[in-house]
Amino acid sequence: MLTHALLRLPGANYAAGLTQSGEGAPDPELALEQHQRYCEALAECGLSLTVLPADSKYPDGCFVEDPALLTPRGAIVLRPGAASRRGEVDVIEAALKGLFPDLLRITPPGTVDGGDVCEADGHYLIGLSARTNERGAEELARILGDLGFPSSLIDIRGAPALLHLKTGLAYLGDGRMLATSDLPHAPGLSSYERIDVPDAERYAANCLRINERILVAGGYSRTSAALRALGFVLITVEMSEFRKQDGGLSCLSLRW
Ligand code: CIR
Repeated sequence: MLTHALLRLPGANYAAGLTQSGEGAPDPELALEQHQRYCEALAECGLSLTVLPADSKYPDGCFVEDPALLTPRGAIVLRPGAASRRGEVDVIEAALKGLFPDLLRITPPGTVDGGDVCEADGHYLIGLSARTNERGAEELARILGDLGFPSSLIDIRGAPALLHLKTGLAYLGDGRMLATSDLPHAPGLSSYERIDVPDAERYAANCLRINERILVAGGYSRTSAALRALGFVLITVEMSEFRKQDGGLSCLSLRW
């Protein structure tokens, strides 16, 4: 049962962050409103929230999933693959320090973005991507192994539309995952039932199960219908301004 989440507000210069979406500049004020609704959705799922202020040095700082990985047996401070995002770890580390003793770390030259890590009932899927390199992925697998968690590497470097593993994948529980058509059929994924997201709705693959609910992005009716047909109760959150910056629902919080 998840009980807490850590978040960081999008700042006034949110539009200066990294993006490949080609969808135009986001509106920072609308991003802030959407972030507020996202916070309410997490609270509806029963989570207590810690919301950190924005820092103008890090326009991508609201995507707090990337600088850290929280497991039930310890927290790992990651090393984001984009140089402009590396300093984001400092404030996240300071916030986690009191909550998770003995923080572990990914060390140079390894890089890992949290968006490349998907936990599935205690098994960790680690994406090798343009952001997460082999050294980082191997170091993370070793750290997770020491904590008693098995993991599998999934190479998504041949699927350039996937910024991160979780751009194209969400674990729903009970052995089922939502996946985009370009997510590779890697051996590490073969034991899961794969529920395909229609190509026209690929952004909806990054949904977020929190306790008994699923947060879904607004505007993806076929994916929402498929999830409802599986018996899930959905909470819909408008994500247009985060989509423009290549961010999804999972990226905006760290949950434990
Ligand atoms: C970036 O390119 O790093 C940000 N604009 C978006 C990060 C999204 N994070 C995620 O999917 N975990």
